[in-house]
Amino acid sequence: MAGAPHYLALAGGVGGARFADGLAGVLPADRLTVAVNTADDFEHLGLRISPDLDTVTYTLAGIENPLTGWGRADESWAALEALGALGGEIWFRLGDRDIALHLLRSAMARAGRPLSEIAAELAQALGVAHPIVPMSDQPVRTVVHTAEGALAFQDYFVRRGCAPVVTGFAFEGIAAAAPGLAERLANPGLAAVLIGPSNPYVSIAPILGLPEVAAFFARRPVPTVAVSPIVGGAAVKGPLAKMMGELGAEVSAAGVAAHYGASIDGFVIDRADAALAGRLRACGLEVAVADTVMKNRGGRRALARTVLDFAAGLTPRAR
Ligand code: FO1
Repeated sequence: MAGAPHYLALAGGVGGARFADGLAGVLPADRLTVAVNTADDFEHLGLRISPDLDTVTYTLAGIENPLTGWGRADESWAALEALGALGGEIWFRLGDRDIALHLLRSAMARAGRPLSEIAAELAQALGVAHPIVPMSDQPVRTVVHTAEGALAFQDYFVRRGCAPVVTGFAFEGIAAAAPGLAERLANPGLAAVLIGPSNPYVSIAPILGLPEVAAFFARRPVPTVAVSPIVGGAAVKGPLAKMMGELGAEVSAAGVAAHYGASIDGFVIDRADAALAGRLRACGLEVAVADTVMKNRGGRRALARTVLDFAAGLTPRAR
């Protein structure tokens, strides 16, 4: 019996986490699942680090660092200071409270616990009710191909500050969706898939590359809506605009829509880009114009409501 409609959000990075938080503010825990990119994950100082899982979990728990969007609020940096004094690597900034979570995840992973279980246990410990599932329980890694050679994602993103010119991406380990994600895709109560304003190349592409997700998108029984991560020709956060320029894509919401192609049925653009709506609709895309830059909790929830209302009126495009 199909109960109340369920929504699946695909998230990565800070924008995706904020959008997921808006959805969690307007949907009960049994009607929303957040599937999170794990291709940014890496091992660092012997710690298993899953940045996007942490960013989504902290944000839904309401304890994320409001300025950076990643890591925790009210953080202290004694461990990192001591690490630096000992000559350890401090380019990837780990706060004291954040380190506690990485220590626990690393211990659980070494004890053989699957990433899905670890993510659920840590989310529960932080009081998050909505299910947060990793895209996969197998390790997935983004390789960033640049003019200076291949770089691991965090090397490119943090250590090098996204400076190298990007020529392409590769994703290693994309083999199977995590059980919670596969189940959700097969669930008859699923009403829509909602893609947050995340970087389509590195935060969403790994998830769409999973066989179960690709198969779902091939038959697409329900509509998919994406929120543009580009506003007024610039990324709200992160290196997306620079990447698009380097890859020869049009650096605009239209360039993002072109990247998603027929994978999406609806596209939500910011008021700053309202002039693009006609051109996008001419390509067969349904378009909604909204305030997509989420400045606070109210903005996150308003965007979530707009996207849910928009999705309710859509039917999947013929493939
Ligand atoms: N991003 C940075 O730009 N600099 C950092 O020092 C940094 C540390 C960090 C620590 C924990 C964590 O969960 C995320 C962290 N991030 C940092 C963000 C991380 O690089 C993410 O991969 C990006 O947010 C893109 O998803």
